[in-house]
Amino acid sequence: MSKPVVLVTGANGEIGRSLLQKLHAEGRYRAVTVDLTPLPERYRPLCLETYAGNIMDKYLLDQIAAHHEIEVVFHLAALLSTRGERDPELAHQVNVEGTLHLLRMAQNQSGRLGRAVRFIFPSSIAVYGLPSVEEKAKAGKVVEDSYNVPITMYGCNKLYCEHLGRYFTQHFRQLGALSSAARLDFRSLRFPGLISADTVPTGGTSDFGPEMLHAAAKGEKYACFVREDTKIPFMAMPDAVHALMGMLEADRAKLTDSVYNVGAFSLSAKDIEQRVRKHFPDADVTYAPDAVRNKICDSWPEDLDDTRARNDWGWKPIWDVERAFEEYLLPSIKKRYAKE
Ligand code: AKB
Repeated sequence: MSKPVVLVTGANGEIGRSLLQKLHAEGRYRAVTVDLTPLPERYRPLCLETYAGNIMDKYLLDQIAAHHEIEVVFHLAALLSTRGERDPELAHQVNVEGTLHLLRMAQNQSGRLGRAVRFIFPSSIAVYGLPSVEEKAKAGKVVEDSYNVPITMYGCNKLYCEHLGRYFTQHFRQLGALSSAARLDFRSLRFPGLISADTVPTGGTSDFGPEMLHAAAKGEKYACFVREDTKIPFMAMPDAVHALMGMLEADRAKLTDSVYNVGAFSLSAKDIEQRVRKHFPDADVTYAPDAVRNKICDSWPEDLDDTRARNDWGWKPIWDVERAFEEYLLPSIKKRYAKE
């Protein structure tokens, strides 16, 4: 039997590139990708087929579905929180309408295959909206059902799409009595800010972490856009991919919900600076907080309670803060910029 096909949207982004490497290394799936920009040459051999195009293009999605029996969708394409505030309408189009197109495609595919296509959706800490820094400090680790009042377009989009996915899984075409066997199987992870040794993110608000680290490794000045006490949860990229794969493989019968927090560690901007300074003592880091971007980070929780994920499908991060910095981020980043 041939290996199942997974469709990865936003494959050329930070998570996408790491996920493609993992899927290829594991060898159990064949990846078909779609991204606005063509995948770089070195990633193409990892894929069965790559498409350069827009997820807003329903015709393209139909074509992809017609050519491949897609069993899994990793829908990673999105406009992140800062970019979304610069163009909220575009963010809504890409993040909500784009997701709806993918859900519709996966739903049709489930009907065609006669089994539920698994739809893995990265959500975010941006779905939370803590009302003040005092409340944030008091709240500590937040559970999934608390503070669901996001203050960004991106956060609103992610929260709504979580509902949309749950709706497609449980209630789609309920008047037409669509059998539950023919509905898709939506699973969502609420990610913290992600830090990769290979890429620097663009358009996010948790970007101050990875930006500071990469700037120090390159010997560049960095003016941090949040206060030094601004604290949010982070995760090393390999753990994000580990979580996506764990969510994909989880036994549906054991899932009590379709939305899961996944946590790893929590750091303030100052904590990151100190970790960076251990390796780059001359790092030129200053603080020039941007009021709006800081407000966005202040509205995100300090930490995530991921008990539900741990209990339902055995989530456990591999990279704690010490290992993430000392064994993954710093050695890989040093090697990377030494080559350039
Ligand atoms: C962002 O900063 O917008 C993202 C996120 C936290 O989801 N990295």
